[in-house]
Amino acid sequence: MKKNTKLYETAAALLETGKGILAADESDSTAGKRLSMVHLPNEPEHRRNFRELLFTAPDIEKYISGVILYDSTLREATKESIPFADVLTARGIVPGIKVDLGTKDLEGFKGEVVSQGLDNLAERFAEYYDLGARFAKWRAVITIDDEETPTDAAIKMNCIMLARYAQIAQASNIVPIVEPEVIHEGDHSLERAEMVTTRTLQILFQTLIEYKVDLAGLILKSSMVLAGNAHSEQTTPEEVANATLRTFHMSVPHTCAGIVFLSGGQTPERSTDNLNAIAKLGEQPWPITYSYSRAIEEPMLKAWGGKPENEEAAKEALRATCERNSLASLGKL
Ligand code: 5MM
Repeated sequence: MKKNTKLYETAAALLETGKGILAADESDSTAGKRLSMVHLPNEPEHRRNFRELLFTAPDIEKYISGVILYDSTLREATKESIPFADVLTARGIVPGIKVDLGTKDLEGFKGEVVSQGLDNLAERFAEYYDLGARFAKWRAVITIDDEETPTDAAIKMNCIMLARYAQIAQASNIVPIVEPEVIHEGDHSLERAEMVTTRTLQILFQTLIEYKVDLAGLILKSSMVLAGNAHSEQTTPEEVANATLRTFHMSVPHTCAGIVFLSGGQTPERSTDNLNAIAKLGEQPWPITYSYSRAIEEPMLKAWGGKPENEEAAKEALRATCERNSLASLGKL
């Protein structure tokens, strides 16, 4: 396999010790859910203003290595007309782009879905590269329901899509983040979550290797392993840490550039505490850090409340959340 040092440099920048990735890649409709938390209508100017607050908060470059953007956000700019990608790049933060186009039902597989977005992907990457993106993300959704769900067939279909996306990204000099999100909603046990996550990651890496994706130029974005949010016994940070690392050691090759976590609807506090417990277990074969969306944005949204007079407080809340997650990634909380 031909080595692409550009990819390794980008991956190393994204995985710098003590930093993590902000996932600000909400589609326009999901961005509307964030805005509804602060009683603002889902209009382009409010979405733009929300992102400007995120990307101009002081000192976040100390804790954030990259930001995942959505197509429309990558094309937007500050009030002074500076493109968001340029704002981030000037701060030493790598701009990234979410490229999956959401999920569709997988016919014949009740409740299971497959992510879309491979059409014209090489052309899209060429444009995104010109707009400043140097990494990308594709999310697959794996839901735990009964003993039958998820099926291997659905996992395999999603992993083939992830592998094809990763191939095209690497050929475009863009580092792929592969995100098979094992959904936290449900009443499944910790043991079941561990089994499903291990199986999913084993199939994923087998498929990536089969399709000759360069794992040294790829980042895994994973769920933490924990019981479903409706399960009677909730998982302690120590249990999450042990189960999650057991899962990774059973499934993630050591050549993978690194692993970042999604927050998956956990509270900001819980996401941070769990990350801290994982980091406390010591050095692992891969750099491990955070790539949260909701868990980073929620405290900022609460401080903002959609009011211009709270904008500085909102930026400070964001900075403080990023600092706490940075400390957690080092096991220092
Ligand atoms: C922001 O959520 C992203 C998906 O948005 P759409 O559903 O609108 O496309 C999602 O990809 C997100 O980046 C990751 O799942 C991590 O987010 P959380 O909130 O789980 O940390």
